[in-house]
Amino acid sequence: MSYTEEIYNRVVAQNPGEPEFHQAVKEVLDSLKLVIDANEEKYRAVSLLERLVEPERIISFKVPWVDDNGKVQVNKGYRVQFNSAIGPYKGGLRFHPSVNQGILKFLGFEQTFKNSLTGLPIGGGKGGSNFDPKGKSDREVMAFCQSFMTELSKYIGADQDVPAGDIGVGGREIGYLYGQYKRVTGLYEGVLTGKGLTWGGSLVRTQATGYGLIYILDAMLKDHSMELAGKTVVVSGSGNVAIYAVEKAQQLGAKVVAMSDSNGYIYDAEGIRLDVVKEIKEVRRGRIKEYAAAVPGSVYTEGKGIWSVKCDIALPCATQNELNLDDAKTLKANGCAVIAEGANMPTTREATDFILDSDMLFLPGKASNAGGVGTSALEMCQNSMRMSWTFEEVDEKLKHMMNDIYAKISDAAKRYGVEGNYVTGANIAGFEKVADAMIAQGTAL
Ligand code: NDP
Ligand code: 2IT
Repeated sequence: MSYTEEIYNRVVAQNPGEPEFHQAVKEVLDSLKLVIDANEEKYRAVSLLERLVEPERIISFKVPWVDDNGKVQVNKGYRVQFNSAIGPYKGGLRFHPSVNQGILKFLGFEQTFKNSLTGLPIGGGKGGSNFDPKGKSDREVMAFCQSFMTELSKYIGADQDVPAGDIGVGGREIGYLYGQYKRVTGLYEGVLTGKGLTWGGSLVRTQATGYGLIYILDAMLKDHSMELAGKTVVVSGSGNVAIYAVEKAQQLGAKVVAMSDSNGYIYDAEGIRLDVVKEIKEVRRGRIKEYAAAVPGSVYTEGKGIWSVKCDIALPCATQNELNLDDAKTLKANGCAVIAEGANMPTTREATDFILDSDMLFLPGKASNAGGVGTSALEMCQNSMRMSWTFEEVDEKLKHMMNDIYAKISDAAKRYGVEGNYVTGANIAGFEKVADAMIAQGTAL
């Protein structure tokens, strides 16, 4: 049995009930087979793969808070500190009822390779809670965040572990979390990213994941003699990543015709009016179906099904495993030629294999959504220097970073004889730096 298969079996046996973690590990190990087989003795001698798939530490804690009826609620809180070979743990916090340890381990594992691809000194981590911010008052969200941070503050720090946002955690939550960190520790430091602009945040961080997705998509299209202008695009989700992916895609001349949330999707043949979506989602915290009432001629459809909308380019920007094999086949049959992931692992393994076997172009999230965490690292840099860069400066660095990531993953795919397979390219390019740093640091991690 190959070393990679042996490690995958070990992960399944030792981490029961964590299917998303198994899925993420399998995809990476399958990609790494080429590299590992060529250097098997070197990696086996130091048990590199055993070490790579085991998080350095998982912190799990109770989060009690008082709701508006005076009742005490209890949620689960976690931080998975996955790998610190190349820098302090870095990665978002997710607040969503589906959060459990296995999902955070998949996200922390992916983050390790993504952060390596940014070229910046950040390790991999992820955290969160099964708390559901939907329908909660501001005061309830604040009470939850304060309790969550009171415990988490013992384990994080600007040079140790730097959380940020993810699903259910945006500017409001980062503000409440930051205030409590400062109150508990007495430190005004860059311990979180995605902060507000008046208290240490970086320009462009809000837009960074979505903009970065479009920058790397644009780089790939140009490399294949295609262009974004004039293309019809479908974007799932209507949160932070989706909104700014739509904004940049529209700026570059694409026509975005559909967006969604967990209840259903809207179709607007005239092109999505992003000002309306922002008002619904960022200001009112409402549902995407309100768009249909606000924009005559647009249509709302309840349920899944956004991938049945005809498009040239599909951008899954909501959540894991939201695009399955049937969806991929439907997209292809309708003429879709390009899929780029804004979310983390939104495409199932079966769908990914189908896409890679067809003539479609595919960009995996760990490369294509890395602009968010990359700009977080730029925020950390500005905090350490106690200064701030202009919008244009940060945007330019982001663009450069995404072009560089495209060059790295495309080069790695070529080096290993799988030109155009950016899944394999991203996994290999992300792995090489982490593996080198782990080996150099001995058996410390
Ligand atoms: P938001 O909370 O801002 O938005 C999430 C969007 O996805 C909402 O429209 C939400 O709908 C939808 N969604 C969430 N869960 C589900 C589900 N189970 N089924 C269907 N729809 C769902 O999160 P982000 O935009 O920040 O994150 C989106 C994705 O991008 C995630 O995979 C995240 O890990 C990834 N990502 C985020 C980065 C960032 O900087 N924020 C960076 C890199 C990746 P509803 O409101 O109905 O729940
Ligand atoms: O998945 C991700 O890369 C994020 N949610 C962003 C993490 C970060 O630290 O900015």
